[in-house]
Amino acid sequence: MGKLITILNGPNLNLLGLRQPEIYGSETLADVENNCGIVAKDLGLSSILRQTNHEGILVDWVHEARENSAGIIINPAAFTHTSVALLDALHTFEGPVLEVHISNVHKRESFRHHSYVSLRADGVVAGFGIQGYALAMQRMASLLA
Ligand code: CA2
Repeated sequence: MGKLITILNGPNLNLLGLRQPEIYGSETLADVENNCGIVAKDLGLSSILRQTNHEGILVDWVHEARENSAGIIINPAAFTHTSVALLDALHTFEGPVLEVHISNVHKRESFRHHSYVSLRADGVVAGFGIQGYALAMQRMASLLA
């Protein structure tokens, strides 16, 4: 097993593929988990994907990642635009942090144009659909090489 990459997902992403396919596509979070697992293995990494609707749980999972993960890929969903607590937690993580958005947040409402998490992220992918997670995994492998 290679270095562990934790993939964190915020609120409502459990509905991926089940609602609003015109914005978020028709693939589910289970598809994301499978794809990332395959890509990670090809790159000599391993991955775990987690999703929660609760801000404090995301913070706790960042703390857990401090103990067991070489990198974090995170789609904070709506907490992207609101959460100083999540930003503070990510500042305590020493490895690479990559931020993913399925939709192109810059083409959407102006409140989605600002990201607290981007103040910590080493890179951001937006608007590539769920392919963005795989691209982030590839970038993660480069950053950890
Ligand atoms: O584009 C993204 O990945 C977002 O992080 C998704 C968040 C949104 O608040 C961000 O501005 C951009 C929303 C996630 C909601 O996910 C759903 C998925 C399927 C159906 C309904 C919601």
